[in-house]
Amino acid sequence: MTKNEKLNGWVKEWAELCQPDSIHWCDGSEEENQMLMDMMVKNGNCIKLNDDKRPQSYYFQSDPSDVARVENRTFICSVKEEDAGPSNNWSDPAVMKDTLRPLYRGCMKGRTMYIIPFSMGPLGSEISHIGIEITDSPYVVANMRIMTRMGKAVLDILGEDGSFVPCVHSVGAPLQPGEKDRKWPCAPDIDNKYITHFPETNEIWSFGSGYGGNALLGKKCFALRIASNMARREGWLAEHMLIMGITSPRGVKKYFAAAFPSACGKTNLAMLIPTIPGWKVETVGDDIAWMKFGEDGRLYAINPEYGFFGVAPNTSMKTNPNAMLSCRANTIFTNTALTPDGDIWWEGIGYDIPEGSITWTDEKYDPASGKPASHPNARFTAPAGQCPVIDSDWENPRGVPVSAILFGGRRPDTLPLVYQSFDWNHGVFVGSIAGSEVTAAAIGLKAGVRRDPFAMLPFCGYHMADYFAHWIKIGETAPDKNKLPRIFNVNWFRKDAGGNYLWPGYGDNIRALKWIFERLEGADNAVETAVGYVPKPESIDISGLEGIEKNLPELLKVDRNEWLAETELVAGHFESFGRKLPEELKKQFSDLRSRLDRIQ
Ligand code: TSX
Ligand code: MN
Repeated sequence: MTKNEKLNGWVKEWAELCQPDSIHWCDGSEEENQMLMDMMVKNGNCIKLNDDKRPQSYYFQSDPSDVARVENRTFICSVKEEDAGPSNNWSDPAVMKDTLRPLYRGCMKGRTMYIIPFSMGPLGSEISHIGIEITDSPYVVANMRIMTRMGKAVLDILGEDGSFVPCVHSVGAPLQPGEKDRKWPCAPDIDNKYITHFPETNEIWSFGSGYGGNALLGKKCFALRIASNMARREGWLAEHMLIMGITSPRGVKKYFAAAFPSACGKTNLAMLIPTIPGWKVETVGDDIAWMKFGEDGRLYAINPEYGFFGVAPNTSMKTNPNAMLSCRANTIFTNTALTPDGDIWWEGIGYDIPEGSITWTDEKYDPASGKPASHPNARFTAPAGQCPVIDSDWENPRGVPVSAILFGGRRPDTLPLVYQSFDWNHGVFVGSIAGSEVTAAAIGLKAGVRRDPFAMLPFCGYHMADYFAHWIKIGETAPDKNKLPRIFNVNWFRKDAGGNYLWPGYGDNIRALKWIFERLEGADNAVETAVGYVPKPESIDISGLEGIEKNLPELLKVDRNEWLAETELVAGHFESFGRKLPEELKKQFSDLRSRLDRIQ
């Protein structure tokens, strides 16, 4: 209980509806966490891993029907449909609440209702916001304790009349008296899962799923979908971006924020180990950035999260040693494989699966089955403070000053390794046309580009075209336009005609980041092209790299025909936003067309 009357009233109202057997206010303590973990081990919800291999870590297997975010069951319930826009499922808020209330009625019978006070962002930061999640899942409590600052300290900050974002979650699986719980309770039917957001009242109601972003409501639901609405109203930015610090051999440090669609290696970039001597990368966050102008007129970013909810498969000591070390202890693993000696394993971990391992579906692993041992969306939930290269300012309540914003995606052609936009508005255009290659299987006949503007398509809580307008307005109303971050696009995935990657990627990406860094310092290292400023080939540091020099012309090429084809695709993309598409972006589009027309 608290002295916050609004909070007490809200909890009472939901307890009456959900009818839990008991209510537990989470204090975030070590003892509370141990009590919950012991209870889940005892009830068969999870296994404690071998303390000699993976200290204080736990292994969960989800229900096979509940393995990822469910975008087709995710709704933005604004009063007006056109405020949700074409990229979101919409429902009238009153209608949605009338649909959900009967589902919540009695949904926590036989369970405990947990009240989780959490802060997105450092406790007490001007940029941070408080949420309270009601949930009937102890798994959610344990994950929220890693992913957010959670517990009593948050209630203390909230005080008697502080405001919070109310988040309601139920797995939607009440227990009859005497009924034994399942290993991973959730609503049996996909049509009974709802991830709903009420942007005008800052509410989140989630029902039926226990997995990831469907259930850990601080992350995608609050820090992106609801926060993007708050940010638009209040003049700041809530973005799907990593934040990294880069220090040059001369000891100069700059921060970059970067947005990439899924499967582009965002976490790998956030924790990159540079291959050129003297350069250092440090991690502030790997997924979300909240950014506000500071008193000095610069844009400052915080990571609202406290942990990493990382995709496990293909994370290895080779691809991302810092992520591997981040989950060496005090970590929750979900849907990986389990080894006979009580450790975890996944595809691409860098060594063979131990004999006698168990798959995420709890079967003995059989290589002949052709089925992977871990689910492709298997996750580790690890404290960010355990990252060996966590930035010293990652909990600075003022945030870190952002010098560059990067967009990127997987593009086998057309987009150069790196280029800089001409100015802020052109940078907004670059972000608005971002996208990633998807394989033929994902979209039908032939492989193509899936547009994912600002990597925000699944996470923008309002009309995407209004979101573009907000970005343009941020540029217009900036306290000092000269201090705005410069905007770049990167592409680690360009291929030659034979389908081979032209760029080594991973730690060698520092070479593109170094070019950006030097550009910010005013180096004369670029040529102006129709699409933006592209590196002079000799300005990319390829020292110590064998055989890349010959790839540089192709990596940096801006090909008129490829870009004309690109503008055709962009035209269709822009049409999908209808009449709300800002005039400024139409102008940027036609300016690009005329610049392309002027080259032969
Ligand atoms: O994460 C990646 N990054 C960013 C790293 C900081 N991946 C993994 C795919 C996404 C999950 C990459 N894959 C990157 C990359 O920069 N580049 C590539 C493509 C690539 C793959 C293998 C090689 C080279 C490039 N192998 C060799 O050159 C031997
Ligand atoms: Mn993400």
